Amino acid sequence: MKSKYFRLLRPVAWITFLLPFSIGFGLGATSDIILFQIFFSFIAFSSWMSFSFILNALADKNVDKFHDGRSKDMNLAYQSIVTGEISENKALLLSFIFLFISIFFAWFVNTIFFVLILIVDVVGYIYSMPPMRLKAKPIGDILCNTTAGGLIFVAGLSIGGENMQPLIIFGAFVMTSIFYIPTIVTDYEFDKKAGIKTSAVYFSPKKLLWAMYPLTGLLIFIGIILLLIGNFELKILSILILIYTLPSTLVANIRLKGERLFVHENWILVPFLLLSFLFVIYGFIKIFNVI
Ligand code: GPP
Ligand code: MG
Repeated sequence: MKSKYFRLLRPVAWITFLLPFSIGFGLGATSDIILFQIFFSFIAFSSWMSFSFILNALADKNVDKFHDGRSKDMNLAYQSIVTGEISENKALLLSFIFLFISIFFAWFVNTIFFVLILIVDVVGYIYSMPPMRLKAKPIGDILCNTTAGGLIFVAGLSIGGENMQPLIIFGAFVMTSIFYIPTIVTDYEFDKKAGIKTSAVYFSPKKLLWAMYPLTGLLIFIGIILLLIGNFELKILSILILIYTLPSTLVANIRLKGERLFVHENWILVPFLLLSFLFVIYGFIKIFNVI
């Protein structure tokens, strides 16, 4: 079994936010970036994720113990607070250390990055922790994840500062909301049993998955505008995103059988990880003027 800290921090699950961050980094990169800014930004990102996931493990301990291992990065019944390997006090202390590290390192990247990390830290807190605990409120769950995914994309962009355009940022928010929907639907049975009113429980899996269509329509519209008015880089990016998002929306809707969505987590995690690597490499190519 993985170490107790690995099961507390859940780095594999960070991949869902690593992708918008890396796309932002790649798209925003310029040869003016100082390398320590990149290094510090990734420390801030990882610490934000650690902070958010520890709070989530704390707040979900009575729910996670019923998890059957399906459709997630790990069987949550083995997360370290449920198993008692890490005490709640120690977890709380760790989460505040990570909060501090995220804010500290963000300060050295740039002001926009710093403000955005502060905001996503707050979002990570109100998503899981009472009294707000927005993850258990219909729409609240989608809003938090869309905000966190969209803002971490902008934080990534801000490292180099190129392509900070409203339409691109709006597209990133729409895309995050599209890809977040299937992840709430795969949690449907587990959340319903635990009595958590997520958007999937409130609206039904079918209706929620259906909402991916108008959102994908909107993304296609944004993609076409970028294709028409954007530079070469944006044109390629819009084509890639459209090629990836449209089939994903169709597959997610087709794979719903009854109330269960048959999508293995690796269908999200593996392409997200590969794409993240590609965008980080792309960022470095731009930084070092390789082509
Ligand atoms: C886990 O949520 C997800 C996070 C803690 C990510 C942080 C969220 C932000 C909005 C910053 P979950 O409890 O819904 O999923 P799981 O059942 O996988 O723990
Ligand atoms: Mg949880």
